[in-house]
Parts: sequence; structure tokens; C-alpha cells
Amino acid sequence: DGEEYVGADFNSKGNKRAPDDTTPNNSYVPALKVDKHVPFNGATVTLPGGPKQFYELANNRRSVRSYSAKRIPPLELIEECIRAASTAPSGAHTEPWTFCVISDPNIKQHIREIIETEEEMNYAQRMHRQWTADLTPLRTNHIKPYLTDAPYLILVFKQIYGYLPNGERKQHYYNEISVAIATGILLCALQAAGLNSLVTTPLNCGLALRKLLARPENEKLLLLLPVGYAADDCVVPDLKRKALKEIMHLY
Ligand code: IYR
Repeated sequence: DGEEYVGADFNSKGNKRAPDDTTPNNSYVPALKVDKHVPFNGATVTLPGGPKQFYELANNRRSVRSYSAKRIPPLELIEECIRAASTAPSGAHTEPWTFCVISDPNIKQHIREIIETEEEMNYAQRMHRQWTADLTPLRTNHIKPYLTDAPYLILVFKQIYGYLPNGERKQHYYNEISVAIATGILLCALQAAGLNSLVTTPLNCGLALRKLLARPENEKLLLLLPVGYAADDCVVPDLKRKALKEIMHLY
């Protein structure tokens, strides 16, 4: 985006030194405690089928909007997938993510009501008509049965800042990018577990959902993923993916 990123010089947003900041450099202490660096043997855990096998797995993922309310994956599968997500790289190793897993039917119902109320206004008024036109091939609308049918909802929050042991605020650099990368890993892990999911961005619902779950102010909702098994009568749009030669340019 053309913005210079100069070392560890930041304002409250973390990206610019105030011109009048005369604080000596040695008065800054790192937030991250690292005792030592250790030898690393490189990527030693690989798939038997190599990257082709991983492609097959990733390519098998589709956004699923209808879920079996009867087939319930064990919570351990979800936990293992979130553990995988938590291995994502993050700005200055701040790990700025929170994953809220909802299985309680009453909370799911409440979440559905919050989202459907907002989405009704989103579709009717807030979204540009070009946007709603662009969505018609996907057959989406403000009615979202997947929010109550899916056995789990994973609400992914980005922590826009954290806290030091002394209670002061800690910078969470690139928190949104970090949490988005973690979510990509989560999607792959869910796929590897044989689970289906949908990435949703509930427009205008962040505050209400944060309050419903009693999450602190430094957490902002980034994404909401229904997770479960596709319903027997599930259909998905017959989409094509771009070919490698359209997306990769070798120099
Ligand atoms: N958030 C709305 C609308 C929506 C937007 C996009 I971009 C999509 O790819 C799909 C849906 C909804 O969930 O219906």
C-alpha cells in the first residue's frame, strides 16, 4: 500500500514514529520473551503424496451452506483443527487470535437472530445493488439456516492489541493478516478432518456478537464459520477455479 514500515517506530497504531518522539531506543523492551535460538532441521513432516495430495485436499473444499443437523462431529476434531490454526505465523509472534466454538443450540439461535436481522437490512438497503446482483449466482439471502443447523459455529476474533504482564497494552502488528492466515490453515485442517465449512463475514454484527459472547474490547469479530457435515441434499454452485497460468507468473 506504499506505506513505509520503519523498524519498531510506531504511534498508537504501530506504524509511524511521531516526529516529536525523543524517547531513547534503550528504554524500549521487547514484548516477546525469547531465551535462545535453537537449530532447526527444516520441513521434515511431509505428506506421502506430496503437494499434489495437498492440492487434492484443498481443491475438495467447497463453501457449504446446508448442514446435517444430525451428524455431529466430536469436539476433539474441532479442537485439533484449531490447534493447527494456532500454528500460523503472526506479527512479532503475537498470536492475535481467539476462536469461540459454539455448540449450544440457544446461543446458535441467538447468533442466527442477530445476523438475520442485520442481513435483512444489508441485502435490502446497505449493499449496493451490483453487490446483491453479483451474489445471485451463489443463491445467498438473509435467511441463514446453517447458523442453527451446523453443529458448530466458530467465531474468529482478531485481537487488535494485547496486554503485557504489567497490564499495559501490547502492539499486535498485522493482526488481521495473521488471523486470516490462521483461518486459512483452519479451513485446510477442517477439510483434512472431513468436515465442511463456510467463511462468512457478518456485516454490522461484530459488536452484538462480541457482547453476546462477553468477549473483551480488544477482540473484533473477523469471520464466522459454520462447521459440520454437508446435508445429504446439499448443492453447491458449479464453479471453476482459475488455471495456474492465469494466477502465476514466472520471472
Ligand atoms: N454476508 C452476506 C453476503 C455475502 C457476501 C459475499 I462477498 C459472499 O461471497 C456471500 C454472501 C451473506 O452471508 O449472505
